[in-house]
Amino acid sequence: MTNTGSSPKILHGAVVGCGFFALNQLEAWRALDGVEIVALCDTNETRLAETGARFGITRLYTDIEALLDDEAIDFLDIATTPPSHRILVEAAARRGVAAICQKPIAPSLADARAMVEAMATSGRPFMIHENFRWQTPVLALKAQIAEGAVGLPFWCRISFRSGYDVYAQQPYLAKGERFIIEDLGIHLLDVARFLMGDVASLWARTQRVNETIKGEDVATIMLGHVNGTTSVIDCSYASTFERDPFPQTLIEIDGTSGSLRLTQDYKLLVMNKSSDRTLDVTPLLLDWAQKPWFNIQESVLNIQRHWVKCLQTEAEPFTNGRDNLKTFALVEAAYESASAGRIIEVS
Ligand code: NAD
Ligand code: 89V
Repeated sequence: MTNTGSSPKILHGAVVGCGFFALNQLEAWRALDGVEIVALCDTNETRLAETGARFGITRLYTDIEALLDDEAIDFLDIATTPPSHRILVEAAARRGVAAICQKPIAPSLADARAMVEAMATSGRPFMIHENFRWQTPVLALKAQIAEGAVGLPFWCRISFRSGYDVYAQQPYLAKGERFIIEDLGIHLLDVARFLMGDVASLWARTQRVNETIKGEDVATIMLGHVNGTTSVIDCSYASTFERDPFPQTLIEIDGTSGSLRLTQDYKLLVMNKSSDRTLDVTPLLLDWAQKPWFNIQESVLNIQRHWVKCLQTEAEPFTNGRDNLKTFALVEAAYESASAGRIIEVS
């Protein structure tokens, strides 16, 4: 895009998929400067009409090709569930339209690679909406590492344990062969890469505690990072709490000169030989957000702001397609490890 005046031109986007999570994305687009959603697409006409009315968007489509034929847009924001991601990303790529795609990028690594290739051929920006690394508490913890508050990190634990009824708002999660690693563990694997670096090997175990669902609802994954450090990722939707931490990710990092602990209720403990401090890293409760989801909702605003800036400055998004293939490869490796009962070397 070209900048002809003192401020960049308004970017025009379209959102495809008007379901549960897209409402957060649409709220965030509405809150951001420099961007406007001009069209919506959903195969479900009722949802499409309701969402159009709620956000004052009148250009509504049930078919993505019709939308791309009619609308001159700068980007397509894909907020459907994974089975449709490849076809939608490839449609954007064929038209030379930049695209954002929700996580998990695709149901398989083969599909994910084809999508990244299609967007690379189009030459247009491609970002996976991998928002957990954009959460305020995670960014605060990363800043402490970057400032050298604990020396060199050598060990990390990333934990998300809950008994929240996630199936009520996302019923498809109870129906897939794969569940917690593909849907939630993927976020934690990405945060592990963000905090500790790329991964060389992995060992995973999965369990299904809730017998009414099809996939695994508990997973424990050990990562050996390329730089020699170690992470443990543990996630569960089968755990009981007096005060359920959903949807908080709790993180422990040990470094050569101190330790970091991100604990429940958004407290970040910074401990080293000279001092112990507790920082309040509570996310903003945005005017369109609700508890307990506000942490995730703010991260949606953060990642979408990043996308706007990337398009305006022609910078590569952090969670671009190629980067996200590395996170998705860990998902595949975790399922392979759990099924084969062995360590997987990650290429
Ligand atoms: P959903 O089922 O509520 O909504 C998906 C919508 O897409 C539906 O309205 C459906 O009709 C529509 N759709 C499906 N195929 C389509 C197609 N080919 N063309 C047009 N519309 C189509 O799903 P959801 O819970 O909103 O999840 C959507 C995505 O968001 C998933 O990939 C999920 O993993 C992700 N998600 C991410 C987060 C996060 O924090 N990043 C949280 C929740 C969900
Ligand atoms: O991020 C997600 O995809 C959500 C949740 C955080 C609830 O697992 O499904």
